Amino acid sequence: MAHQTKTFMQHLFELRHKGLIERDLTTLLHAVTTSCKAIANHLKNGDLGDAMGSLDSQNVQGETQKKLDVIANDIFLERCQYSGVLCAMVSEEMDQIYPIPGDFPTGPYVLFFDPLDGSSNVDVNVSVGTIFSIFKLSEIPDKLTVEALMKPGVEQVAAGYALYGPSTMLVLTTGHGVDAFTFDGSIGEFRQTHVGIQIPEDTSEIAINASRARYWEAYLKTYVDECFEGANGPRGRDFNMRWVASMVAEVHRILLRGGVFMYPVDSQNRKAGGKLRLLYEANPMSFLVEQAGGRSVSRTDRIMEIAPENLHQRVGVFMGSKSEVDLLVSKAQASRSVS
Ligand code: P6P
Repeated sequence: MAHQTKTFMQHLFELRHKGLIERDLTTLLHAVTTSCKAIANHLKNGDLGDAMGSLDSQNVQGETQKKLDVIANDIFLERCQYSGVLCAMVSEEMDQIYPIPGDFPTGPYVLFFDPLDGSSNVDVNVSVGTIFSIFKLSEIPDKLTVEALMKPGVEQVAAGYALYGPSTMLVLTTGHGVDAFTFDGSIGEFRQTHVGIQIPEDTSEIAINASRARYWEAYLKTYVDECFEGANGPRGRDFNMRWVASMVAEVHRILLRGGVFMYPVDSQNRKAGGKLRLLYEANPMSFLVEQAGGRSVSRTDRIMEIAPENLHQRVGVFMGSKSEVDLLVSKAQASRSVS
C-alpha cells in the first residue's frame, strides 16, 4: 500500500499504545477535532454562506460577537458534551462554566476553548483559529465551582489549535513535543505534515500591535525601537515585523520559522490585566511554545506557573524564540517595575 502519512487519530492511537496518553483523552481530542472540522466547513463558504457578519450581542469580554463566534461555540458544546469524559467546559464566549447536561455521562476532564480566535478577521477573509486547553482533575468535583477549575498551565494534559488559513491545520501537544496535521478533504481527516516542531532559538521577526506604542513601558518601547533601527542600530541586524491580529496565525508562524509575539500589559489595558486571556489563549499557546523549545512569559514570570483566579483572567504575553524572550525578560527586570 502506498505510504500514507498518519492521520490525527492514528497519531493519538500511537501515543496511547506507548502509554503516553489515556483512552479518555483520545476520545475528547477526537470530539475537539471533529468540532474544528465543522467550524472549518462553515468558514470555507465565506460570504456564500449565511454565517458571516456580526450580531447585536456582545460576549463576556464586551466584544461584538460575530455570527460565527456563536456558531463555533455551539458546535463545541454540542460535539464535546457527549464525549463522556468531561465535567465542564469554559469558553471565551460564555460568562459561566458550562456543566455537562445531566443526561450525559461525565468524566474528570475540563475543556477550555476560544472557539474562534481573531474572529474580527472573519469578514475580511484573514486566517482565524480555534484554541483549546485540556486539564484532567484528580476527581469530578461534587460542586462545579470556579475554584475547582483554577489550575496553573503546567497541569495541562493537552493543548492545541486549529488554524483556518489557506489550508486548515491542527497543531497539538500532549506534553510529548508538538506535531502538526493538515486537513485532507479527500478523506475528511487531518494528516500529519510536521513532526516534533522546534522553534528557532534566534529570530529577527517580532509581532506586536505597534499602534499601542504610546501605552508601552519605556523598556519595551526602547526594545522595539532598537529592532526597528536594524543593522545601523544596537541590534546590528535588520528586523521584520508582522501583526495579523489573530494569535493562532502569529503563533503558528513563530512555531515554524521563529519570532516573538508580544501583547503586553500597558498603561491603557493595565486595569483589565492586559488583553489576552490566560486560560484559553495564553496557557495553551504557552504549552505549545515551551514544548517546541521556546519560552513564554508575562513580562518576567512564566505564564504556565500563574495561579489563575477567574475564568476570563487576562495576562500580558511575550512568547516565542527563547533567546529573544530571554532578552526581553532581562530588559524588563532591569527596568523599574510598574505597579
Ligand atoms: P488587537 C483576537 O481578538 C486576539 O484575542 C488575538 O487573537 C490577537 O492576537 C489580538 O486579540 C489582537 O488584538 O488589539 O490587535 O485587535
